[in-house]
Amino acid sequence: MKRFLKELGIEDINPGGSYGIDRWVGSGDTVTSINPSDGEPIAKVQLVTTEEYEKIVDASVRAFKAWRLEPAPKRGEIVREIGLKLRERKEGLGRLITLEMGKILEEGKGEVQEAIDMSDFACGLSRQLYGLTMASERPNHRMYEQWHPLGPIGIITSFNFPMAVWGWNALVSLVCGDTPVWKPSTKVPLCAIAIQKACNEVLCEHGWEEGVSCLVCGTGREVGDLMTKDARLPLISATGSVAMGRKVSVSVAERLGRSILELGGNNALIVSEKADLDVLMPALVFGAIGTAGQRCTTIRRVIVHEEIKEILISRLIKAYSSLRIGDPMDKETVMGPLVDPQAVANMQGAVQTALEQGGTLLHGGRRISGNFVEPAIIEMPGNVPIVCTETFAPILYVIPYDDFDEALALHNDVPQGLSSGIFSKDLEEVERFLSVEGSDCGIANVNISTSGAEIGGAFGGEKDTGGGREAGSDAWKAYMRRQTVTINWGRKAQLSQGIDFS
Ligand code: UN1
Repeated sequence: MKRFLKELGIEDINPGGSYGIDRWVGSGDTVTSINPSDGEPIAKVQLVTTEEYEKIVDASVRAFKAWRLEPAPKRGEIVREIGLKLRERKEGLGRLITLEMGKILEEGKGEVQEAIDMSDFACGLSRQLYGLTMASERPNHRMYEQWHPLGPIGIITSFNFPMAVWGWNALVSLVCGDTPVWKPSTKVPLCAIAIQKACNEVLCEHGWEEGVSCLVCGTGREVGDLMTKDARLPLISATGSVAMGRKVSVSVAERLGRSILELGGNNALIVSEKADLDVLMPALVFGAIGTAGQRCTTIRRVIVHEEIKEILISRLIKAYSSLRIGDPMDKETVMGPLVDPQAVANMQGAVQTALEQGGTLLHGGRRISGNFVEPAIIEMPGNVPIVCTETFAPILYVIPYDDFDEALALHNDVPQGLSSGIFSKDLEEVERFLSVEGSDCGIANVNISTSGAEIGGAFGGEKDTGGGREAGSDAWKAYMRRQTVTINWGRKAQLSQGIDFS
């Protein structure tokens, strides 16, 4: 066992459920966490059983009753301290992400930073959580709205951002007065255990020994299913595939629960003939091959003006040819492995399908060895079915266009609507892209990549992406219940809408 893992509290065999510092459980199936770079086991995790799940959610329900009474700025202080703990452990946590998920160390540390940024943001938020005051139509009446904690909430996260997406949801929900119950992906349970340990320590130092922040490692079919049907969890925030989101959405809706869905993307960049290619290239390459194409914000399509198509392709091939692919712990590496053999098979299948559907392979697309692949560039005639599908791998489809209307149509004519971007120095093109008839996505960027969103904005997208918003701006509102209050402080009973009932 590597030393940095020990320092993060990872053992050879780890229980996968926790509802406090000395409250760890896990006597269900054992999963082995595998290093995607060499296929070697890192450590084992014992998933929670149904009984253990029940016990943990019971603890969360009990803790909520007390946690919601703690003033929000006090909750914010605890979240601030969780952020300090993550700062202290940033190097180790970043390495753990790289070890377990395979993204390069620079990105692993960047992801821990994203969680740290969320703790700062959530701490500030804890002194806000504002409601509005409205003008009442009745004399001597006051009307306003206030925001109350919602309850224990379920958070389901995917393998590709094993800490940041927890941060978006859990840290905001904690300041909102909720008690999060987190089900991480079973591909990256160790990342979740290390985070849970940090939270347990801070909460315990403040006398919160049980249930405020809970972990339930388990499969989607078992624990995920229990969560979506569990009426004690009024909100389920889920990140993952569109197929997963459809199931979660139906199951939560059936019990009239609330869900925040952050599902697949199919993000495109429109590259106009008026783009600055020197600004474009680093953004495009990072956006397409960063995290080995396994971000929901990855650039999957580049819709390029015919006039500059050849020059763009030649610059892309040149850049792709010099990429260092290999050990993600190595400083020189820019792209690590895909997460597992299934991801490699999915990529190979998609490349094959793309060629059958009219694509021309311009670069890469082969498996190198193990889970390592060459990123692919494929020219496509338009939005054929494979282009409309999110393949979680570094495949970049290049689609040419002649006029801007066509570019916008190609851009929006896919089922997903997460992130988008335009590279152009033409004000009219840029403004059209941002106008009502422009990008239909939740995120629209100008002269930057579709990936790498800052936490200050609300993150999420439309259509098959699920419509949820997390992280910054006023995304916190989904984690609270809004109450509209009207107070009659006068001496007369008065009805609204002018109704006379005397
Ligand atoms: C994801 O892939 O689920 O915008 C999240 C980005 C990151 C988050 C991606 N800040 O690329």
